[in-house]
Amino acid sequence: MISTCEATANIAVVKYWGKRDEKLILPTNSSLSFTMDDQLKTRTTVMFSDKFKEDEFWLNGQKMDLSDKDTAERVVQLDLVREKAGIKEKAKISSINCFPTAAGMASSAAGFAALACAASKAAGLELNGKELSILARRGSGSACRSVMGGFVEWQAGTKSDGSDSYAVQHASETHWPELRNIIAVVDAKKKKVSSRAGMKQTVATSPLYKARMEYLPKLVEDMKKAVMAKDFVRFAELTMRESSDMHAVMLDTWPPITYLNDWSKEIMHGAIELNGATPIAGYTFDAGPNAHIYTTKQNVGAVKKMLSEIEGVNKVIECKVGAGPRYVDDHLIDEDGVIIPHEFIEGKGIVVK
Ligand code: 2P0
Repeated sequence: MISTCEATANIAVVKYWGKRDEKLILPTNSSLSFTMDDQLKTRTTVMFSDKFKEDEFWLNGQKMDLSDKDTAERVVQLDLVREKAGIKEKAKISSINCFPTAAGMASSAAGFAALACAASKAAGLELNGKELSILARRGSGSACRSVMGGFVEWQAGTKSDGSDSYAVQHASETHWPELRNIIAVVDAKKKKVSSRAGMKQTVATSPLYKARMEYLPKLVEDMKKAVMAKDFVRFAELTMRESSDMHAVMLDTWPPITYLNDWSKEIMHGAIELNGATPIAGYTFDAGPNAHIYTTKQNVGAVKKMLSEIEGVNKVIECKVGAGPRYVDDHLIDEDGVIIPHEFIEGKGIVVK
């Protein structure tokens, strides 16, 4: 009863920032993202065994405290899997983020997508994409988009039980092979306000958020059309404007939430200048100051040059669109249920100690 899955992060172009149900993690709007390639992957092994006395969760080689409410809420996935599979065994989870920790990338999407896939398979379940997405959503909202590759929509749904709130794939990773995401790391520190707390505060206090909710359904449709037509100019403009809209409602929150720093703003202006009248670079920022610049293969050099002139850019990662989760045999737990000591080393990958 063991399974290991590798899943990757996704970067949204229409963002999720607000819940209609905190417990079931149901969003107030549909969102759209591209799943990234292996450079932003998490590997997770799950093992169920009657030898285990309690659930254990090891992340990057450290044992997590499951009496911590936030962590415990997220591993509710284990209970959901046990219930579905009709098993009672406790589980061990060992998970490692296989990208530079200094990159400060949001890892919860990759992590909880990998957990949903590995836990369900280890329990003997054969879940389809919809069921995996619903399961991943309970760990972290954005994780429901990472159970699929390519261009993905998390359909918000309207039902109170969340049964219609899951991700669907609109195009695979081969649809737009020239598309790139250039990640510019300007700060790798842990953010002061978590996404979970921040979005709750926005829904409760921001008057601008109501206007955002009215305009997003049309944006979702416009963005889908632009991506399906591979209309980069339209896609880039919509992406940049949507990023600003989300950061505007963050600032409109009380007390205000700011994730962008001066370097983020320099990158925005650098891209606008580079673009002129015909965009070749479409930036988007998540709940942090690091830039994700969508561009196409032929313009990667120009985007990197622009970034090289900005002093605060510490690291640049060039990602392609990824194919989604895959199961591997390189488990992080041995047959006896012992965590195999391991670490991620840049340039080498996962190294067993
Ligand atoms: C997104 N973000 O759509 C947006 C853009 C951050 C900014 O999804 O509370 O970690 O676990 O559901 O998924 C980050 O929020 O929050 C996020 P929870 P999550 O990618």
